Amino acid sequence: MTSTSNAPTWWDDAVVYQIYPRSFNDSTPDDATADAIAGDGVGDIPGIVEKLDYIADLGVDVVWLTPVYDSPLNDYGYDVRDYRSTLDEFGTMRDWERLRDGLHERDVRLIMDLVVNHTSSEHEWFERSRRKEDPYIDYYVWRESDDGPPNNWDSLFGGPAWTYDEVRGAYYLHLFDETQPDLNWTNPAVREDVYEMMRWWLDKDVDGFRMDVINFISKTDGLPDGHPSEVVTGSEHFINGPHVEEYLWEMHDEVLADYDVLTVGEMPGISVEDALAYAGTDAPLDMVFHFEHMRLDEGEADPWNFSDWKLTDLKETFTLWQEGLYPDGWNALYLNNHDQPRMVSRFGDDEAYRVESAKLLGTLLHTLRGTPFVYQGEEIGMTNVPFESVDEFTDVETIRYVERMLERDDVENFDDIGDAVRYGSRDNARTPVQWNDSANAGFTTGEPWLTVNPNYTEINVESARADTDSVWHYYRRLIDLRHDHDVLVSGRYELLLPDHPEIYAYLRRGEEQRALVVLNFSTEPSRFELPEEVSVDDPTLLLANYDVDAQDSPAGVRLRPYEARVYLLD
Ligand code: TEU
Repeated sequence: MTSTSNAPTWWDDAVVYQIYPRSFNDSTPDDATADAIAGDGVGDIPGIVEKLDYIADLGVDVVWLTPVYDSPLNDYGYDVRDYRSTLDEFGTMRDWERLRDGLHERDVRLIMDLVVNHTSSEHEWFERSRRKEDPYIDYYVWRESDDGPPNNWDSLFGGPAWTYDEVRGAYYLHLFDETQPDLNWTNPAVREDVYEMMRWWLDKDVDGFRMDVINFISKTDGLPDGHPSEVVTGSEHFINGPHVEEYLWEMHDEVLADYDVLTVGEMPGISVEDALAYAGTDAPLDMVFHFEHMRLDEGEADPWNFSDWKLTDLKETFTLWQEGLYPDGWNALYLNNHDQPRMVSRFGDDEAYRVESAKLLGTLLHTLRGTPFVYQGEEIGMTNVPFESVDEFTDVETIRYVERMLERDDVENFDDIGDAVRYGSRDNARTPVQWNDSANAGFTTGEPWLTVNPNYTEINVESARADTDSVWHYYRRLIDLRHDHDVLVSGRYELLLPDHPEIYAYLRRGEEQRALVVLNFSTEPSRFELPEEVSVDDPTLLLANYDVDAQDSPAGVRLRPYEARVYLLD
């Protein structure tokens, strides 16, 4: 049964590893079961099966697989054409079963992506809805209008959230791309179909779901105009809408309550209070992804107008969530995913201190209270990509942004926005995983669907595994640390030195033990002084990303650039 209480669960000390199959590993052509798709330049499910031991060796407990369903790929799988079959170029359902079994044999659970705010416009429901066929007439949000879109809402990918459909002679709502029409959750038949599909997957022994933009499923009744906004007009009417909680409770009662599964809601635009309602003690889901730390370097009016972020703001944000969800909630912790730039390029230093800063960020991720989500390639410190031309980008969000900007008078050509696009594009996260230093980083024997980061000759799994000082080995130790020390799982977070501009330090207070985490977020050395009121009885160094003198007391330390240390204090 999914948890509606604080009772212990199987995922309390778990670490989740996120796989974006398109970019993970293309199966090799000599794999007899995967001939048609092997070596085609696109990662696939048999390619993941080839790496099962790799995943198990890393020590993670759960894999979250981003969508592998049949899809026309306008948003690379977040536009689902058929929820119950796999995309041909990813493999067959039989391949998926091999993956599930291979993970389960290695004691790794599998959670799937649930994308039910919208479908693809090629989904049979939409095809039939636009032709007004029963029972699908009201499966989507249709409005007739003679004078343009029915309201002023924007799509999150830019432009109006409405598109006119010639077949039906009406507008349909799409909060994302026009090929991603929103489902009409006010229709009980839609909800029942979604629940039935969820049960179908759960009966195939899936261990849970990551739920895509699940707090967007309910829209304000009457779909009124939004306050004109420079960012996304209308969002106050479709983010955390009036019935989200009710629908999630219904989903819980009708589906989730019957299975011992992990649910994590992806929820842009939520507050701590919202999170407690959706995933607190008495709540339908187990945890949520919020976006507040992802906004620290984004512009208010234009998210792509990036600026430097401040460590004090990062601390404030994490502290708000760490304190706010204690003890009744639980954080889903992440620093990057398939929608975000690489964490080491954004929050660390991807040049001189790439290894040190990747380890420091990993230390943060694994020592906060919550469940760490590691995104493929993070464990070897993969970086953003030096994309050279606009033609190299493939992501719909990036392409739409570039198109919009090029229409403006103050933007002459791509170079005017190139730096922002290179920094912020989702394609940074989606280049192939770098397995070794052979052609195409060992990802494919064919032509990769997206640029391989040229730094693969230096940054790759094979060299990271051969080097015991690598980010990879450090991640293994971090994962073990959570398994071995309950204080890092359940201890209460307490921020130290809130105003320090370079050092992020905090305690985790458990029932019997305390842990101290000290992180120098700087390319310069910095002195750390433990506040006097914090006692140190018999400190033990649990982990550090530099060699540390065993005699060093954590009470006063000169930290080197991007140095990270974790101590037990008692
Ligand atoms: O992302 C939701 C979301 O809010 C994104 O628009 C995100 O803020 C943005 O990409 C950051 O650059 C989810 C999926 O994770 C994403 O891949 C999909 O494109 C989107 O939903 C639509 O399904």
